[in-house]
Amino acid sequence: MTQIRSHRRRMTAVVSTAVVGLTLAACGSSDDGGGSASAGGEATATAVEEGLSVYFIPKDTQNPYTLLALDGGETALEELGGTVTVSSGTEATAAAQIPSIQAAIQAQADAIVIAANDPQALCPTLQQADAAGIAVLAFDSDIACDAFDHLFINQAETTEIGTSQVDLLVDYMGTDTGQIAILSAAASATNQNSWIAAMEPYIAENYPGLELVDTVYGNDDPATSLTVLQGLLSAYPDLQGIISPTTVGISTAAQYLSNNPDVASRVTLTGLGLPSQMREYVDNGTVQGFELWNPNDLGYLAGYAAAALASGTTNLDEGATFEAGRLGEYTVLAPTGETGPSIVLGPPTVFDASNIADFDF
Ligand code: RAM
Repeated sequence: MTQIRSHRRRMTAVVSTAVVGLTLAACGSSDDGGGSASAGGEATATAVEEGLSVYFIPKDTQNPYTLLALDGGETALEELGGTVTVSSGTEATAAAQIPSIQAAIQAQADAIVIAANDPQALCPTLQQADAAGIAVLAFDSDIACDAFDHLFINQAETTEIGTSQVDLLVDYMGTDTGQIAILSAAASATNQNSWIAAMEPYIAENYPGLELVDTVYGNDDPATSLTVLQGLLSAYPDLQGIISPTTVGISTAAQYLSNNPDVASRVTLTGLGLPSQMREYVDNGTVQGFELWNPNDLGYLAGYAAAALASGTTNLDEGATFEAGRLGEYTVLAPTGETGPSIVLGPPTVFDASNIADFDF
């Protein structure tokens, strides 16, 4: 099911029918500023327009990580005098995101900021949005659409996110030999797969004694994550380590290990987690550490980038810049083998017993 809601700051209630987005500050009506800037043309405007309508389409509407990112996006548009409308499915599937893109086109939104559950499945509908003059951006999980250009708001450098989790696991295991596995999110999620793709050659080259025996997919759903985790543990009784590059997967696995100390005594867990969800498992010794970026900052940065592109104050050219409020100035990076034009929030933070009390997200 696809859900659309207006999203006031700190309001998390979800309604099942379409609701007009909330204009967060008194402002004039907006011109359609989305099209030319999103295609990478000259950035000629000098000021971000007020009254912009930005659709945030996260992977799903249930994930606590998503709610933090959306809150950041809303703060950004609030500061800029614009509107955020949040729309996505209750489950993390591309099919549930397509009606949300169509709703944004119908509403003549100025920008769409999407976290893709699949790199290609959304492209035909997003192409319609691009053709309608809507600035299309991806954040958290990229799209790979040949027919039009877009900006990807990357949380951190893709390869580093993958390889650093392997280094953490080896560090926490205290050995670089043994069987390890990955507990991922959706099998088609671009971000998960790009991180895993970075881990595999890194393991082979740097830790030849590690055997990556399996990757299982919990779809960013706690119940599914628990089921595939239990299947993994029974299929591989000698498993020594698990990397879960998803906040849903790692928190589910940490809870399971915390309740099953016999398993926790032989299986080391790390990955990408929210400090707020993981603190109790660090405090009780189940997990030594893990890493993440600030999801609120990621959504905030995406909101500022969307407004700048929709207003024509920046473009997709390498070296183009824009101001992102409290985060300062950001610069558009050249396309790489992995992504088109992108900006990077910054390096991830490692959380462990020494610092986890300092973070509240
Ligand atoms: C989950 C989602 C999200 C990912 C984080 C780390 O919440 O899969 O896309 O970036 O984990």
